[in-house]
Amino acid sequence: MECYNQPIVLNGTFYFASDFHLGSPNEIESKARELLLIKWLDEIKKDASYLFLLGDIFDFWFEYHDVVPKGYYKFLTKLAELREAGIQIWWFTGNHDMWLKDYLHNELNINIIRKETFFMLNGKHCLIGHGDGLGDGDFGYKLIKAIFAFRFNQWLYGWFHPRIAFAIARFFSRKSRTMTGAGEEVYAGNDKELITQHAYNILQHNNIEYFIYGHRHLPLEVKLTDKATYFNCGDWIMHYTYLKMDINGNIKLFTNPCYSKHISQSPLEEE
Ligand SMILES: [Mn+2]
Repeated sequence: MECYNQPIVLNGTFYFASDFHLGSPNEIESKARELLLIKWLDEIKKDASYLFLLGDIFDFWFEYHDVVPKGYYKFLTKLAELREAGIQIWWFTGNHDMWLKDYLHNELNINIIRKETFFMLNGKHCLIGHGDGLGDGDFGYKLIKAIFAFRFNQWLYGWFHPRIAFAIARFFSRKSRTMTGAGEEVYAGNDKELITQHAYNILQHNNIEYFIYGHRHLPLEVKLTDKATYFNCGDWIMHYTYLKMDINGNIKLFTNPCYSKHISQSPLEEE
């Protein structure tokens, strides 16, 4: 069991969100989601000190030596605006955007984090990550993740023509969606949820107050013990949720107010 004894210490107002899956399932729906995100980023810009993006921000991303994917221009320029306003951005790679390399770090000075990490936020012990491949079991998934994370394989993939590379990625993305289903996710119970299990394992040897993840596409606030809580950001496909931690270290789950508008009317039509 790993020991988490050297936290990254940060203080201020924190926002956490994950699983935007920009690019999915098609350009029209993704663009509508992107506009909602931009409105939300404008809102949080007023008081955020830190924005934590907990993975699967892009449905697929691949950086070539000299070229990056088309799209997401408005989203990325909004992130640039937040950076210029002095807001720090920490981006945890998810299983869909694990091939993010140094582009966003070089362009926008965004911190790219590839594994769950121990933080002290406003005096609270927090373990933060995307949340994929945690807990016992799920060996098939862990094997695929290991293959994709292997640098040589990334290098090989980079030699495919982008039309082929992105077609393969879209194929697998669709497959993973039909496997997980496009319907509402349901919490399977403390004994079955991999992240919850993982959190309980960590708690045996470590004092963590907040476990903060994405990946599950289900907004959650699960009380683990008297002192420890597991929060999940949810997603921006079904739930449009995010977490906010105030300067006293209190975390709350919010639903974006655009949500109800979004389901009755596409923001694209509104423009
Ligand atoms: Mn996801």
